[in-house]
Amino acid sequence: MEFLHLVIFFIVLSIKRVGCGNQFSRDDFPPDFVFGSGSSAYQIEGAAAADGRTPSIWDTFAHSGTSHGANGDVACDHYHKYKEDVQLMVDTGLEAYRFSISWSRLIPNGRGPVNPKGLQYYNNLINELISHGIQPHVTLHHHDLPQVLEDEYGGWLNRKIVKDFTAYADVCFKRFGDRVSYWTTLNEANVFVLGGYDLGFLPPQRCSLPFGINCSRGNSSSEPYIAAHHILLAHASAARLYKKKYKEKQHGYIGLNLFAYWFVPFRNTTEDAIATERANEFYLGWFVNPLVSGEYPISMKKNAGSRMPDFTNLESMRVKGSFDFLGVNYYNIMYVKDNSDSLKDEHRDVNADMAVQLIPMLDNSSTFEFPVAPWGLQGVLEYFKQLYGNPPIYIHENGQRMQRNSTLEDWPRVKSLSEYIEGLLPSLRNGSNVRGYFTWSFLDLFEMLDGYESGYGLYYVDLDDPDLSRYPKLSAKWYTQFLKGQRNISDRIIQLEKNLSAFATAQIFQ
Ligand code: IFM
Repeated sequence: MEFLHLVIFFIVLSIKRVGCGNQFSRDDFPPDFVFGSGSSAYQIEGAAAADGRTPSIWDTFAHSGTSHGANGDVACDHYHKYKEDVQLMVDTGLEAYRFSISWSRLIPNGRGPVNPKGLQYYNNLINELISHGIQPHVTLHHHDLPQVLEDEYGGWLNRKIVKDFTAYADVCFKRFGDRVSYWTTLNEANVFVLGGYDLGFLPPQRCSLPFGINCSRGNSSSEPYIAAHHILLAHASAARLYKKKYKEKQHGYIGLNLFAYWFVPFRNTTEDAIATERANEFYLGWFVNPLVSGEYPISMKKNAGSRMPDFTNLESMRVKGSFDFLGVNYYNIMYVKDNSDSLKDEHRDVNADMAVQLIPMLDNSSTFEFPVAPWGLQGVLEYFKQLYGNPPIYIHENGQRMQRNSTLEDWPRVKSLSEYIEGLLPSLRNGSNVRGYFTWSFLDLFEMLDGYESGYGLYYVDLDDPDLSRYPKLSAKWYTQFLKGQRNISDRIIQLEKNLSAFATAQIFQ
């Protein structure tokens, strides 16, 4: 009897190892729900100075030594290897591919003439995807404003950006909109302003003491609010242009992407419960409230006071409703502790205005990996449903970080993929308007914070090989099986692990 219990225990354990999500399949999702994977221009393309491209603020940031000394000059050389990569997408069975356009590759001066080589590259990539039945989902700005606009007038801090961004979007809609139906104006607008203008750990690396410590310029008290305001106006302007000039003919959709944590009160106290809602308002409400109601959240207006710009009536009307969907990037749960004392300080940044202390949920067994907790993503989807009228949502990014040069047997990623995808089913059953799921990332690419030390990819890219060869990880194989409609993927995956393991040991990591 004891032995039988033990056998059952180990069977359960081995099923758990692959996320035990093997009883569900692609067929349990609506047929028009889309599964894909993603990347962004600076992180994957390389060819940073090729064919007329000029630097973006991300090039400048990386070259100042911020990403562990690494940069995206070569990255995965996707610019030259896009055909091979699309073939890998086909082999994987991707239904959609999310990528971003490098503004400074397409329009090297930020405004004005279009670079024919840039145009040709994106046309080639889009055509290659379409000819293989893969839906392109395109982002216009993924932390990579042309440096020339940053130098000329301060980029997102200047209202002039609204006109230039709209003109850039116009070029994209006009040239690619006959084949691209899903447009995202900006990636992680909230993280971009917090990281880029408050704490200074992202491009354009602006901040002020004592809030951010590594910047030569900036103002953490006011600039994040100004940049966010211009982002909302630029987004709304591009969305309006799309609706007026292109939508009728191209039948596409436009949205904004935000980074989301699932915030959970740290203690069972009223203060932490209120602080948790405040964290939601500062992270999501900052952008979603204006998009849904034309107004910033009351808590933000109250705490930031005159540092928070106002919308005119016309702007408010134009921002309100300026989206067809929202993109959500989700990785982890964050515990929230009230820190109302920070409001006593006259000199505050966004974090002090938010008046909370954030404590990430950790995976105790690993410094690299995120704990896998699908209930966090379910919480976020439920939050959008209950607070914002259930808008269409694409999970634009979700994935597992691992040490890059470690293994092709990425069991933690298989577990994460399997459990998060399975976790979408109850959300769908509960009426969430989630429309798609993209793993981050397709390849191991250049990472913002640590260059090439961590990886999220379904495919490993061997940077020591001059050809930058790509190798499928176990997670790519798992995704393929899932996308083919297989249930019970675990048995197959264990066999795959054996094959891969022999291959990996022999070929790559020795
Ligand atoms: O690589 C980034 C991506 O550019 C934006 N979202 C988070 C990812 C992982 O760090």
